[in-house]
This record gives sequence, structure tokens and C-alpha cells, in this order.
Amino acid sequence: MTNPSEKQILNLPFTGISSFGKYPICTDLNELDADVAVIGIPYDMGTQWKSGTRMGPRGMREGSTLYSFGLDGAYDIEKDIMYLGPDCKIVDCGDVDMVHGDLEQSFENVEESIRKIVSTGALPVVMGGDHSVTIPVGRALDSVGPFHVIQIDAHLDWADHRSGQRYGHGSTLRRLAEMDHVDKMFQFGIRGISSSKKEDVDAARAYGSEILSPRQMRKLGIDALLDLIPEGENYYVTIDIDGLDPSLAPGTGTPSPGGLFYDEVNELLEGIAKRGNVIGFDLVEVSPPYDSTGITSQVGARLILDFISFILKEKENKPALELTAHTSN
Ligand SMILES: [Mn+2]
Repeated sequence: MTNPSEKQILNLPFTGISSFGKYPICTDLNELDADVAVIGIPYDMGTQWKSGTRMGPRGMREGSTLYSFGLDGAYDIEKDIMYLGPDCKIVDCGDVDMVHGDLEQSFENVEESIRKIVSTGALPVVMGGDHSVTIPVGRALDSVGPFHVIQIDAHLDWADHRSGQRYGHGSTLRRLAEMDHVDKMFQFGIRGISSSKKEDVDAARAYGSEILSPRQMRKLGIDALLDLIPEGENYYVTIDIDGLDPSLAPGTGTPSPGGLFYDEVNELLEGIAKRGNVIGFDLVEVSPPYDSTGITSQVGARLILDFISFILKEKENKPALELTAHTSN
């Protein structure tokens, strides 16, 4: 028991430097040595309506401090499990450098940063930015493919182009589908009249994409939903915060009612982590200027921490499972 007269450093959420989860900072990627590398892409030139997601990484860093666990880890009361204990090495790599008005150079910078992270063996965790940032991230993951893409989003993001612009936030999944190292697509949470054009939905289905609305997901149930995803393979997960219901994530450029709830997304992410190998993920479209209470940034940060917890727990569990399998032979 701690001696009450002993002075401790509390590192309370509102104090100090607000790195993601208050984890150590490593902005020189040549020095990176971690299990998980969190990096921001403060880019919002891909939006078709309200901008502001360039402030997303900063908002989620701030939001994450509430859930900063320190080195002792985080106890899950429901599951009686410790997550993110002292053996988990998570660092905040800061943000990819942006060149204002220069899409190509900004995307090149993203690609270079993600390639560096992957080359060290760390799991890339990306904070957007608008959803177009997933395009250069996807390109940078060619060395860890093939992988399936699992998207949580209100919108299909399958527009081929808008007046020739092929790299907007409404074209992301189509651009990913064109990459040789991308395999199957799972698009969950898609909803709303006019959220996608019929020809785009047809094109996605022709590619082989599984598309489900929140209502269809609920009808199916979590186990049957996870069964759609091939087991034991590589997955990249892209979470658009507007996949969640705007009642808990209002701070986004294109909110859409009828969305997923926190527990549903949390459960899905846990199921995905258990089902196979997550090679990286992003959380995009958090827009702090429309987030007057800060709740969207907090929910975004919370989901990132949840998913990191689930992924690292599986990495912890899997060697043990393999060992059991060998010894039983
Ligand atoms: Mn999207």
C-alpha cells in the first residue's frame, strides 16, 4: 500500500504534454522501436463539404488523455482482463508533414512515413484527417499484403471520381480496391438515402464487396457478421467516425442518423482482432470544429485505444495458443 505521505507524480489528464494516450513521443521514425506507432495525418483537402478534420489528430490526442492508463495498464471490469500493461510499447509519432494545397506531396509524405513504420515491424495506427488519407496509407502497405479491408462508415466511398478528382474522401474504397495487394472488402454501417449512388453500389458489389447497414448488421448478429470475414488472414480496418451514430459522434463533416453504437463497434473490433491478423488501422473524419463538447474526439480516441488493446491482447495470447497446440500433439 502506498504511504499517504509519499509524494507521487499523478500525471492527471489535464496536465503535461498531450501525446496520444500520454504515451512516449517518437517523431524521428528512424529511431522507432515500438509495437504500435500512432501517427496523425492532419489533411482535409479531400472533403466535399465541411472541412475541419485537419484538427482531428490534435482533438483525439486531447480526448485520449482522459483514458491515459499509465504503465500499469487498464483493467476491464466486465471481462476481468488487464489491457495495455507494461510490456505494451506504444508511441506517438506526431503527425505526417503536410504541404498546404499540395495533395501529391502530402500523400507522398504519408506513404513514406507509413512505409518507415511498417519496416520496423510496428503496427501503424493512423488518426485522420478526412477519409482520403487511407489511400496513401493503403499504398504504403503493399509489403504486408495481401489483406482484406474492413470499413466502418456511413458511406460507401466508392465514387470513381468527381469532375476528374479521384482522391476525394468519397473515393477511398474504390482506390483501395484497385490496389493489387487488397483482397476482399467488408463495408459495415453503410446507410441513408443518397449516401451512395446506385452505380457505385453496383460497382462495389461487382468487386465482391459485402455491404451491410446497421439494421442488417443487427439482424445478422455479431457472430454471423464475423463469419463473413475469412478467418486467420490479414485485415486492414478503416473506421470513419460517421459510421457511428451522430448522437455520440456529432463532430464530423457528414453526419448520418441511424448509425452504429459504441458497444457495437467495440464488439466488432474485438471480434476482428480475434479472427485474424490486423496489420494496421485508421480512424478518420473526426472534425473538432463541429465537436462543441469534445465527445467525438473522445469516442474516437477511446475506439483507437480499445482496438489497440484487443490487437495486443491477441498477440499476447496467440503464442500461448500455438504452444498449447504443439504440446498436445
Ligand atoms: Mn468515409
